[in-house]
Amino acid sequence: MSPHDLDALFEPLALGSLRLPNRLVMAPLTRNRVGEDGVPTSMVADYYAQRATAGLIIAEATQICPEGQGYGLTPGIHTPEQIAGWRKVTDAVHQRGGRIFLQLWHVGRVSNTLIQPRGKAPVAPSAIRAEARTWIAGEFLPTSQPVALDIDAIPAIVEAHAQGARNALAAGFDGVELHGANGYLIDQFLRDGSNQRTDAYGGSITNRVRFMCEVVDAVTRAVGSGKVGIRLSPVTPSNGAFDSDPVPLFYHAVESLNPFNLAYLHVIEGETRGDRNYNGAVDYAKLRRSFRGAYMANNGYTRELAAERISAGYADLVSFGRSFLANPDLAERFRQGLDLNLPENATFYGGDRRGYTDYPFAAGAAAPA
Ligand code: 8OZ
Repeated sequence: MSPHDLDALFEPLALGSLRLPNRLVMAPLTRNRVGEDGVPTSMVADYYAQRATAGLIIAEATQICPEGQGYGLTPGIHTPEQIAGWRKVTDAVHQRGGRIFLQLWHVGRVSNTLIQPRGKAPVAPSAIRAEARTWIAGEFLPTSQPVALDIDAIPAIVEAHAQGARNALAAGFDGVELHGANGYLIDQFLRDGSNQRTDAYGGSITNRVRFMCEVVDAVTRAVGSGKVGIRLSPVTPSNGAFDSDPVPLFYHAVESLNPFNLAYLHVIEGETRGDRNYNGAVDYAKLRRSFRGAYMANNGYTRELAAERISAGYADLVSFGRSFLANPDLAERFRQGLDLNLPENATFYGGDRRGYTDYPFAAGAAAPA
């Protein structure tokens, strides 16, 4: 890395109608700190406001409907109270000069009857249980056996994504990111390990990409294509995600997004929260070239690797999860080459302000709340 590569991290970027002051994005992070009703509290607003110097914040995965929830104490964006709770968050971030998208989430089969409305089975493309555990009431429990979605039930789920996007804008978000990664519903439709349907949504790659395209179409019509991004994770094994041939699947998936003129494609390169070099069969540079919008790279990036990849034109943006979790002023620390606070695993999921809003700013400055 040459010293001036670092300048690339602080080049502004136009994203839809937004102007991002730098290329450093806060990745969506599940923290399980909202109330039972899925309503973000003022503590959540403080947490995001502390991180407003990110080029863009992508707020944590948020269920678009009750059936879309798979974990305890995650936020929703389907009730008036949830919209009002998020409004406090977006106001706090905007007051500090930041920009914030919301990640829209339907977990599909990665759920448990304990958390589903009326204790029903979670829905999925096919009745195949995910080899996964979800965090419910303080512990990780195995997922429940799902039921296959009736084809007639699919349009309502597509529409729930569009309504989630409208609600997000009503809550003051600058845009939305569709969670198409980590083995959740969109990803379940994409992959043959979870999609064994014999109708128009299963079988061929074209059919398996259909649900994602319908969601993208509905959401871009609802809020405008410049306000929509999508996150994919081509080779991750998270939540039992598996495909027998992910390379052609994901090249096709990315190409099929082009007609929608999305603001960005957010890619988890390698294994989520794990080895970023795991299974290099997917050529991310090729994916990037075949996508028309901005490319946001993610997973285990350092300041140096991000600077190198952005100056080389490999990525337009790089998102950081654990580094932003532990360093509210990550942008300033990167600018000055300061040491980083280390994230504390024990406080990732659930709990209070500890490990949430109390990570110190550099030079011992008190965290502004
Ligand atoms: C960690 C714990 C619970 C959910 C993801 C939304 O993997 C998540 C998640 C991460 O995308």
